[in-house]
Amino acid sequence: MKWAILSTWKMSFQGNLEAAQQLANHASAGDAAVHCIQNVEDNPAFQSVGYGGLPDAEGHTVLDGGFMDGDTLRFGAVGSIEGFRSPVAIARSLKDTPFNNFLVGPGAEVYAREHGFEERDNLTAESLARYQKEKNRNQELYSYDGHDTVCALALDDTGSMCAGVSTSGLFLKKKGRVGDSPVIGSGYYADSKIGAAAATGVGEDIMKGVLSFRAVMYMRNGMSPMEAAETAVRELKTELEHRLGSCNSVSLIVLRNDGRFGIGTTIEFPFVYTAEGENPALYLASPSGDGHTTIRKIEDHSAVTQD
Ligand code: SD4
Repeated sequence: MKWAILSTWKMSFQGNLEAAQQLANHASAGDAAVHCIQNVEDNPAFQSVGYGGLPDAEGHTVLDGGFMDGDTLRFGAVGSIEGFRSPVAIARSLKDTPFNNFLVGPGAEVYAREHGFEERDNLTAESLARYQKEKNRNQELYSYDGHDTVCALALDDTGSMCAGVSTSGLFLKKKGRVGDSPVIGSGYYADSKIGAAAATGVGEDIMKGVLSFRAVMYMRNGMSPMEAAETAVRELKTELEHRLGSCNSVSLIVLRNDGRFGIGTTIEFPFVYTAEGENPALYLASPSGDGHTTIRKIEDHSAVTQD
């Protein structure tokens, strides 16, 4: 079976590369996806995930994460969790019980502490300085460049698939606000019999379209990964423009269970893809205007300004 790993944003390049080496050495899809995501969670240079993530309106760095196992359809998720290193690892462990799979706030923190997950204050001097500079601006949610979720979809050489996500959500979000990322079906979905999908962008709009589940179902019904990703995003954009006048930034990654990928996006969107027999590569996806996506490989990474 051919293995593959697909992840969001340029910031996932190093994690994707390392996860691909693991997959080449027969790691499981779950271990590889979590490794890819943790590389981003641990890097304070990326202000949208984990350590160094931008705070909420009250100055707290509060994180969301989700994980789904495509073999069993088991999932786990945490929302509004503060003080831990890796929301995706906590989410992954929550999938293993029949109930209580999605925990939020203090309940998620108690679970993580009791299960020995590493604690960490994720507010850095840089993220605090940015908060203090911008905290009094209009806090209406808005489409915000550079504040993004790391999502990883992995297929291992046994044919198992998974989806994992981690984010600090929107900068200056209200206390208790949870976006699409930990919400199964919206932020992520995986079914090893079909494929997997995950989203980044403004969660309030992603949830209106239940985008990840929608794309996986489109593949089940025969669409290619590219058609599924493009159609899911195009339909959401068209509906929201029609009903509400606009659609915020939304990007969707899709990986089929044969390792082929697809992208749907309303904005320029960098992503990373590696598959057996191919080198890790950074790509830039752009909406072509007719509801399709144009994809080009980026050799010179400094040419992509978004993280
Ligand atoms: C959220 N979808 O919390 C996340 C944030 C994100 O690009 O991905 N922004 O709504």
